[in-house]
Formats: sequence, structure tokens, C-alpha cells
Amino acid sequence: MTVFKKRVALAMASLSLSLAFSAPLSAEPALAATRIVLANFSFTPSDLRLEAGKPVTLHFVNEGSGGHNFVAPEFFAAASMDEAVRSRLGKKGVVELEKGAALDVTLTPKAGTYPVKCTHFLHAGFGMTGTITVR
Ligand SMILES: [Cu+2]
Repeated sequence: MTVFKKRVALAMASLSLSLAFSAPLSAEPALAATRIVLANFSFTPSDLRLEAGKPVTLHFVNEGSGGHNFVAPEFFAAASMDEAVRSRLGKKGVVELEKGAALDVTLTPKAGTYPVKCTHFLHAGFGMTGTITVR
């Protein structure tokens, strides 16, 4: 076997292994999902409500005519999530989306009330603000 073939075989083996692990177990309840729409100039819902300690996937979609973001530094800092997800959001806790873009963020929220805003120029003043309430 050439080195290349060995590497391919190894990659295939680890791929099937990770697929096996990522396949949902039928006994486990489905992960809760919440859709959050960014538009000109609003968040829907603007009063996001989540359950403390319960993992959830936040599905962000930008349906606006330009770029928008969802900035909630305190909320993301308090929540637990994979390091890869945390580094995607950055230290300031920003979901940045170009027009038409979407992003899934899976996390476990911590109880509290957190402000949200879009930090694009003037967007918060036009109404792109909201709150996240975690109970
Ligand atoms: Cu905006």
C-alpha cells in the first residue's frame, strides 16, 4: 500500500467513525432550535426567550438587503458552547452575517436578561435592538 492509499484509508476510517458518532440516537430528544431573523431594521423575535441550562441551536438568518449583525457579548460570554463556536463569535460575541447568509450557533444559555443590538452604523437607532431572556 502506498503512503497515499494508507492516508486515504485512514481518512475514510476516521470519517465513518465521526459519522457514527454524529448520527443522532433515537432515544435522545431532538435538540431545540430557534430561528432568529435579521432584517432592515429588526430582529425577529426581538424578545428572544430561552430555557436556562437547556442546549439550543440558534439559527440566524439575514433576510435584509445588506449586512447585519447580532451582538450580545454578555449573553454569549455567560453561555457554554464549543470552543470552535466561541472563537467564531469572537471576544465581543458577534454573529456577523452578509446579506442572505445564515449561521447555526449551538449553546447552553445561562439565566439572565441580556441586551442585543446590531452595531452597523445607525441600525440600532432604526430599531435593531432586542433582549434575550433566559429563565
Ligand atoms: Cu443591522
